[in-house]
Amino acid sequence: MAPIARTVLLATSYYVLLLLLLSSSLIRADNRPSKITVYNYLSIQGSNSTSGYNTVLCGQPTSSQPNSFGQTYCFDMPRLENRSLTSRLLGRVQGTFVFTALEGSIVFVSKTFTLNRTSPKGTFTGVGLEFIGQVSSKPITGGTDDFAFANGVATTTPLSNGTDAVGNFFAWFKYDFVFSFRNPLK
Ligand SMILES: *[C@@H]1O[C@H](CO)[C@@H](O)[C@H](O)[C@H]1NC(C)=O
Ligand SMILES: *[C@@H]1O[C@H](CO)[C@@H](O)[C@H](O)[C@H]1NC(C)=O
Ligand SMILES: *[C@@H]1O[C@H](CO)[C@@H](O)[C@H](O)[C@H]1NC(C)=O
Ligand SMILES: CC(=O)N[C@H]1CO[C@H](CO)[C@@H](O)[C@@H]1O
Repeated sequence: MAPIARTVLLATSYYVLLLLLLSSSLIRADNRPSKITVYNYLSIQGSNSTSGYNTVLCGQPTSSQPNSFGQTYCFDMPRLENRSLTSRLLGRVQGTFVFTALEGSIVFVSKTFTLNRTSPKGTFTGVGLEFIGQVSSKPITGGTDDFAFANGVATTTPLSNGTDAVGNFFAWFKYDFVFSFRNPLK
């Protein structure tokens, strides 16, 4: 092979190698998930409790209403890998829910999920109605970091509930998130 042909061949193969490396690093840089399942532990402060809760009554109407209408709760719950307080902590979910139905047990929930791990990492927000004691879905309205430009659906499944040793009401929930991303380049 002529020296010039060899040089051109070498340069071309370097170029191809560079392109391959670049495209594979681009693929690896994309940590956007399509589905995630987590478990949440809700614990509402009991009337005499001073510990063990993550949710408090933080607003209510001046006079009591049917169906708790108008009561507002603020929460800061752990997101766990499994349905156990000793399972791996993946992040938090923080927000409020308001009893918002004149008839029935419906709450309007606005909350932001933080995924505090190396990958995927970031926050996303879900807003919508939850029907107490029933499987409920709400839209995912956006996110940050690996969840930037996220849309999707968050489905909440109530698993169990009860009263703990110090009088807090507790409930376990499973959350299934399905994501789609509007910006293909991120
Ligand atoms: C809270 O304490 C008060 C006073 O000791 C008691 O009357 C009430 O029953 C307690 N409430 C609960 C839910 O344990
Ligand atoms: C995320 O993890 C860091 C380091 O462990 C911690 O300081 C921070 O409070 C955590 N944030 C949330 C929202 O869990
Ligand atoms: C607690 O569990 C019962 C029985 O499954 C269910 O009917 C009720 O709606 C649950 N309460 C809450 C607040 O999730
Ligand atoms: C004990 C237990 O249920 N472990 C599960 C926790 O969640 C991971 C991921 O979903 C499962 O692989 C484990 O089996």
